[in-house]
Amino acid sequence: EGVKLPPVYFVLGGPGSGKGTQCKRLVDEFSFRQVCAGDLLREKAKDDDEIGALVENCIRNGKIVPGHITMELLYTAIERFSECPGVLIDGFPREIKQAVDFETVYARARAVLFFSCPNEVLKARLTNRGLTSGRVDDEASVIEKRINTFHEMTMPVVDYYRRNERLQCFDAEQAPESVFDDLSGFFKAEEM
Ligand code: UP5
Repeated sequence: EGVKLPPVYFVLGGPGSGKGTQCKRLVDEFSFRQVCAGDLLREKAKDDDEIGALVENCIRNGKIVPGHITMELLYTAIERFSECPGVLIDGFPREIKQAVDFETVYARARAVLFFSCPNEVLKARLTNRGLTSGRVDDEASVIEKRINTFHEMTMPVVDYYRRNERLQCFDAEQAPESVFDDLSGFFKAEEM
């Protein structure tokens, strides 16, 4: 008999919609585990080899890193936590193929949490964060590219799960507290 996998939740939303902020709180208050695809990739980008350079180049240009690279990093991270009420996958899948591949290889996502937020708000938050974050992609021209990539490549994933009836929409334009209240409401209804 195989190990029982904890339920997986994908967390999606435009760049700066608050995925990282909210996942952190969910981890603190619901004992979830979180894995941030972007963090794993930023770490990978430091490798002094071909893959490291490729990842670095994608991030710097607001493009999606080839899915097999991200997925290998995610699987390694997820395998480490078996005993938990749920795993939040922050910022993945970025495109339809990644969603299909992950669910084929690993597990069907229980639900997809989508943080909806207008472009101008995303831009303002990231520009502000860019003053101190040191992230190479928090710079005006790259912010623009990330937002475009999100609409072109990742919104189809959101629409796919909407049709699939596994999408949970959250108004991410609200203050962090209010977004968290809505998320708590959802997970309490899931009896977590
Ligand atoms: N903030 C947060 N919530 C707020 C609120 N409700 N009201 C006001 N301000 C709020 O928040 C961003 C900023 O906004 C912060 O200053 C915060 O205080 C404030 P954060 O929680 O960090 O938002 P988040 O959605 O997590 O933003 P992030 O920049 O991390 O999102 P991205 O999706 O751009 O970044 P990620 O790290 O996922 O990806 C980076 C790059 O990696 C991608 O562009 C891509 O090149 C690559 N990537 C892949 O190729 N594949 C993947 O699967 C994942 C990443």
